[in-house]
Amino acid sequence: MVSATPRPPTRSTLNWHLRTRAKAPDALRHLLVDISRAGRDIRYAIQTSEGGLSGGSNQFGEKQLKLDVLADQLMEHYLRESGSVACFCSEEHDDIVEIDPKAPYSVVFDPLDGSSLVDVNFAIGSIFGIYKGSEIIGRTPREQVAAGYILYGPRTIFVYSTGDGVHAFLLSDIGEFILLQEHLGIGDTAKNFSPGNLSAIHDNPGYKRALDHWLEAMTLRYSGCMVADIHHILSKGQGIFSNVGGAKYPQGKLRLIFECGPFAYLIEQAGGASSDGKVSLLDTTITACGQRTPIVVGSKKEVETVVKLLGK
Ligand code: P6P
Repeated sequence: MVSATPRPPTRSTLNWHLRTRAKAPDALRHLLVDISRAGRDIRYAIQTSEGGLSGGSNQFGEKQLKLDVLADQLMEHYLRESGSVACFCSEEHDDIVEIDPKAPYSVVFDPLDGSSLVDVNFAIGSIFGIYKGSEIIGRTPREQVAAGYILYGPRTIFVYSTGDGVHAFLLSDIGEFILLQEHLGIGDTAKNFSPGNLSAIHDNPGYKRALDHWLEAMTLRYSGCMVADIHHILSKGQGIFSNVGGAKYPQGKLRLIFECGPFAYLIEQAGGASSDGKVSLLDTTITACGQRTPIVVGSKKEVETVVKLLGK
C-alpha cells in the first residue's frame, strides 16, 4: 500500500524537498536544482582556480576577478541549460541578457558576492532571485517566486525560499545538497550587528546614532561579505545588517535587484523585517539593473529601532 504522506528519503535532497515540501512547479524545481549545480561548480572553481584580475570591469566600474567571470559563466551555463529562463540580470553583465521569451522564469543574480575576499580565504557567496515571466524592470522584490544564496565557507550551504519558509542544505561528500535545517527563523530582538558602508557615519548623523545605539550593548559580527553576514543572522536567529547612504554611496553600496531584493525576501520569509529606511525593500520598484538602495534587514524590533534613528 502506497503511504499517503511521502516519507523523507534517508538523505533529504534539495530536489526531494522542492517536490514534497515546497511543492514547487516542476520548471521552478528544476531551475533551483540547476542553480544549486552552478553553486557546486563555483565552489570547486573557488578552491582550485588561480586568483587575479580578469583585465575587465563590470557595469559598476569594479575590476573583475577571473573568478567573478568564471562564476558568472558557470551560472549562465546552467540557466541556459535549464530551458526555463526567459532572461537574466547579472552583476557581471552590463544589461539584461535575453535567452528565450517563452520560458517561464527570469533570474537575477550576483554570481560571486564578496569575491575580493577570496584571497584572504573568507566565506563568499552567490545570490539569486527568480521572477515569473520575462520582465524584471518594473517589478518589486515582493513578486519574486523564489530567492536564495549559496555560501562558500568551510561548508558549502544552499539556502532557498519559494514562499513557504527558508530552508538550508549542506553540500555532501557526493556533491548533493542534503537538508540541514527547515524553516530558519529570526527573533524580534538582536544581539549582533553587521554595519556596512560604515564611513557613512561621518556625513549621515542617523547612521552615527544607530552605531552608538549598537555599541551600547550589542556585539559586532561583520565579514565584508553580505551573504556570510546575512547567513549569520539566519543561522543565529537574530541580528541586524545594514548598508546605508553616505558621501561616497548616497544610496548605500548595495544593489536592489540582485543583492537587497533577494535578501529582503528571505529575511521576511524567516520572520524578520527589511527596510530602505522608509518602507519594506520588498515594495521598492526595480527601475534599473544598477539601482542601489539603502538596506536595513534582520530582527524586526531592531529594524524598527534603527529606521527611527536613521529618520530622526
Ligand atoms: P563595505 C562585497 O563587495 C559587498 O558587495 C557586500 O557583499 C558587502 O556587504 C559590501 O560590499 C561591503 O561593503 O562598505 O563594508 O566595504
